[in-house]
Amino acid sequence: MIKGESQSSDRTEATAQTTGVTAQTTVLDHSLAMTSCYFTSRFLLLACGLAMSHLSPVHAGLRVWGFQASNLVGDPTTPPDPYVKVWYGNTFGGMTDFQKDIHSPVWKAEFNFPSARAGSGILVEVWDKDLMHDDQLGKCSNTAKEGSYTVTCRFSRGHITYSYEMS
Ligand SMILES: [Ca+2]
Repeated sequence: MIKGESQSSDRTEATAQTTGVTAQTTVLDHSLAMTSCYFTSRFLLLACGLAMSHLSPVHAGLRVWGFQASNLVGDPTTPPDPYVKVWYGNTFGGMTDFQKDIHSPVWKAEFNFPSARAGSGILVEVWDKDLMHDDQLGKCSNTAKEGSYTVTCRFSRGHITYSYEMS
């Protein structure tokens, strides 16, 4: 299976080179490549499409992990039972489990947004789980850039730190 895919990929590349779409073509040249592909036969159009998808930069989206909070305060009498909700732009990534009676929790959860592109906000909300209505302990939004970063959000009481990687 893997061998077959590899051979197919090699053939595609060879075909693409004969039609002038070389491996050096960059993202900026895609419109040019597309124009030349447009005038080729159906088979070559397919080959051009495959070649261009191979030429696109490797994109793995957004990964958010490493949540740890300190000095969170919820109800006045007991420590909070904190959990985290995560969004990227309008996409809800999910939430962590909640941890009982703790001011400074650490969560092992990881959130992935495979199709995410840089430039939207990573929204993190910290909540205190209660029997009736959960209370929000803090929230913050940071615009995601390409690369790996560790972010600290300071709330009115306490703060949270997390890491993200955007590629
Ligand atoms: Ca609680």
